[in-house]
Amino acid sequence: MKKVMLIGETRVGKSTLIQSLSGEDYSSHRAMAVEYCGPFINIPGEFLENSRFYHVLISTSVECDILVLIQDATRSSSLFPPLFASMFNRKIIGVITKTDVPDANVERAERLLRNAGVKEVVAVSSETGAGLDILRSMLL
Ligand SMILES: Nc1nc2c(ncn2[C@@H]2O[C@H](COP(=O)(O)OP(=O)(O)O)[C@@H](O)[C@H]2O)c(=O)[nH]1
Ligand SMILES: [Mg+2]
Repeated sequence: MKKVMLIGETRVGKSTLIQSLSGEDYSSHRAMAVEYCGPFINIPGEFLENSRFYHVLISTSVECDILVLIQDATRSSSLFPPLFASMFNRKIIGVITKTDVPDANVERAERLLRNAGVKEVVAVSSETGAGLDILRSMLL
């Protein structure tokens, strides 16, 4: 598996997704520092929520092969600014999480990711496992 860095707001499901993909017990405590878990680099939401920390995202991204931008399907907004993806010189995949939740809106989440400049998008649920095999194959 490639080295994968995850970026998304707090509580969008980054830690849960790492756990689902790795099958390992990765405790989802609130991280306040960049965390390394096998092939995954988990970026705390705070680093996206304050553009003052963008340099950390950019410098850490050189360690990964693939950058995963995570959008929670239950949220009506996104902190990814327009063309956010173009800041990085890496393959980018957009992942929509929580597609199992009744008020999830996958089309809206996809629009928010496309607006951020993401070309490839996959919708998943860590709860039901939907979409995880497709995502796994994209990370090989
Ligand atoms: N229903 C549902 N809940 C999820 C899913 N992924 C994460 N969650 C829940 O969302 C909350 C935040 O998840 P977490 O992985 O800690 O988010 P992080 O802050 O991005 O690491 C937790 O209560 C998870 O159980 C999902 O696919 N479906
Ligand atoms: Mg987390």
